[in-house]
Amino acid sequence: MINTKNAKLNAWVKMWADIMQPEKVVLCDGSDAEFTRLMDECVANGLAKKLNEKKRPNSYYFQSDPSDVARVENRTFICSKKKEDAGPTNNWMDPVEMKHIMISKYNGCMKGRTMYVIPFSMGPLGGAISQLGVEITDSAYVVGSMKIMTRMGKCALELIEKTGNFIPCVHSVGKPLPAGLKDAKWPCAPIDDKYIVQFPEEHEIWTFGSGYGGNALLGKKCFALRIASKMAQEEGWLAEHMLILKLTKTATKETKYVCAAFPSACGKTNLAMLIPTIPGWEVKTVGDDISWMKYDKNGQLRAINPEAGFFGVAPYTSEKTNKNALDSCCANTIFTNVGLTPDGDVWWEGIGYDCPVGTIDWKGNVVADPASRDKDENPVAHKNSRFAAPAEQCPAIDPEWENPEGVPVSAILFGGRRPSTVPLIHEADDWNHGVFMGSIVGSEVTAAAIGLKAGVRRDPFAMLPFCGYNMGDYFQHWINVGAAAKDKTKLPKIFFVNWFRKDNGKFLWPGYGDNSRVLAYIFDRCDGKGETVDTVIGKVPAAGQINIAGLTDGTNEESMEKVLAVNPEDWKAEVALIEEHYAKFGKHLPKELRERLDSLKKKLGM
Ligand code: OXD
Ligand code: MN
Repeated sequence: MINTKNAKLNAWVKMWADIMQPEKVVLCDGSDAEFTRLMDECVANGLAKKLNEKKRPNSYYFQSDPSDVARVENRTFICSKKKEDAGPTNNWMDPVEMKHIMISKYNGCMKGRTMYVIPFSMGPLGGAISQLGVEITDSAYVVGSMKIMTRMGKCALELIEKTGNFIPCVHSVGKPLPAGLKDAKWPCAPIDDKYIVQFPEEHEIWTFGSGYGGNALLGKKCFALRIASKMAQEEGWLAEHMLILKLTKTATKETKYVCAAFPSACGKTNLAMLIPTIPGWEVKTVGDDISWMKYDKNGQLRAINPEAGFFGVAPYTSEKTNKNALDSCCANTIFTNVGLTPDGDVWWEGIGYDCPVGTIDWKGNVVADPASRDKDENPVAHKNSRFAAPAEQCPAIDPEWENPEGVPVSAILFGGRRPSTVPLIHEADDWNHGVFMGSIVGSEVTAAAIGLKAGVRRDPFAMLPFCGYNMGDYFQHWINVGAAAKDKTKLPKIFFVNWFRKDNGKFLWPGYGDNSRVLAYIFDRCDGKGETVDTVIGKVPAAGQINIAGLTDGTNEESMEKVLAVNPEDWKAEVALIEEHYAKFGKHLPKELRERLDSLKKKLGM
């Protein structure tokens, strides 16, 4: 057992060890030596490969079980006492019933395995906005990944011993290892036996059966979003699925911090690490996935990135699309489900050069003829293959990224993939209008992609899979946070962006580094500068306000007019979809949002 100075922690670990019956219990110290030792053990046991030390020092390669490649939304549960408190967008089960099921799963689930105890901090150690947790797990892959993604080990334990506080996070891959048997390459439970369970009222997380990052690195989606969103509701702060970046006007050295929420796989990591294409601007990264925001004593909303690493999608990360992400993975990185080249390095579709002959694909097959591979049907790297890389290795990391007080937020952006209707950028009139914008975020899905109905999948605030309570109450919380501002002039300005608008099937905006042109406009708007035009949905930039000088992809005044257009007929159709979306929330829909929708309808003559 473990013997820390915190009796509650010792007793909690003992209770779980008695249920799970591991061969031994190890308290993780979070050292570099521990990381390398555990990863090398994975290599020795056939669970991982060490990458070429000269090309990618101290980095490791894992292939998951084909059933365990992504988050499992249909196996994710919010177990509040009342179903209504989980709301219409979450799977719910009664907490007592769920605990009953899970205890029977957990019974003896770590036989033949080691139970690792991982004390961790989400956010800078001891920071004003940070929180502490302890994860128990039987996966060395999880320990290694938590070392990259959080501040973990001794440093966090000392704080837990001092404060006595931690969020309990329970994980098992759900596959005991019988004596004398060789371990599976990626132990996990079958798909219907995976459980990702949050108890929001108890601030507890229990998961079983999956080793995949979003399901097993419990500091990330389970704690920093689902549980933290509930804590934030109780305590008056915000836990959001947002990147954080710093924008600097180099001539004057003025800076502004921007948070941005986009649904998964809409380019958050790329925007967070963007290299501007217009002179005079610099972007630095604070975080690429999660932002926790609280008012400071002067009424300024400040944000931290609770994570310490990037758990990024590998495919289509290249020198061209995101050099900073690629450079972040230069060493000390764990790769999962990418290709493994014959010289012991990694490869994925869209990395920017051809796949070497003899590369091993994510399923373990040798790629004898790379040219014959269909990159969509049979990719070498799984489409959700990942890198877990330390944030401090990012060349664009902001020196303030570990400021324990957080960074002051000037603007909040919402966005999604919308081939039609939504302009490149529009600006909210005030905070509640911004909340309305967040509440209607959505992305286009194609029917084939994920087995959903084609059309717009609403993903309010990009929090659909991550809100730990009733989404209608979450909208109300956002309204309340705005109302609680001591000084409304200090509230961040809110914008809606859409990099993905198309005309005749062709993107109207180049995206990537050229998004700096839109960020420059946002920067000026935060200072009350720049000319705007009022439309039914908010303010759009007047002609010529977005700098398109030097663009050679066909962007011109005419295409800018198209990408910024607000077409009333499109918005009448959109309103019908918003009505459908809002209907789900019943009496939990805040009246302020209903009024916004009614006012939009009136402006459209509906
Ligand atoms: C992620 C996600 O992995 O949003 O960040 O799915
Ligand atoms: Mn995410």
